[in-house]
Amino acid sequence: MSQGIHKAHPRRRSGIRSLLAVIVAIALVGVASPAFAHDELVGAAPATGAQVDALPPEIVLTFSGVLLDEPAATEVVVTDAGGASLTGGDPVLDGTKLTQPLTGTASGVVSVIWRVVSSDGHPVSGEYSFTVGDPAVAPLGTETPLPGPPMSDTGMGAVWIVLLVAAVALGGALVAVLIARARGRREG
Ligand SMILES: [Cu+2]
Repeated sequence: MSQGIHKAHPRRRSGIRSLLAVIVAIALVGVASPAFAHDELVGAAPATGAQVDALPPEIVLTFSGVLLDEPAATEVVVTDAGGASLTGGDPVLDGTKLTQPLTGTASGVVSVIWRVVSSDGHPVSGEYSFTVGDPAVAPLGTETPLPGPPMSDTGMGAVWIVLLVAAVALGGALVAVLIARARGRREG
């Protein structure tokens, strides 16, 4: 097959083609990099493990990327120490910020479980807690990153790695063919 291409096109055109292949490979690397990381929770108010005097009227979660507005897939569950819900309506998404209105009062550990759609289309979830009132109640604040399923980074990463390897291999092969060809011409 490469013989056919060799005969059909002069060397200069093949050179341009391999240059294009290398550019495509570089472009793929650039596109792939951000896809390796899902958007993550970078801030919360009240913050993880915070101690507040009273239940605030809302919780604001800030993420590392602009979330996709998928009302059915965006959810914030806020419960008091007894498991009673403290949410007062649907969460409101604004770019990287997700605001969850609260209602009622609470004392003790308040748990926040969030689930959003990352800018790459994948669901991301996590949880944290803060404490209302009594300083004697120790907050259980631990920020869990992303529980494996339903979509893990591994699946996404593997696809990109395969694409990258293929692109780089293709570019490398073209360059190798060109060099071999140029050498052959010089010697012949
Ligand atoms: Cu993803």
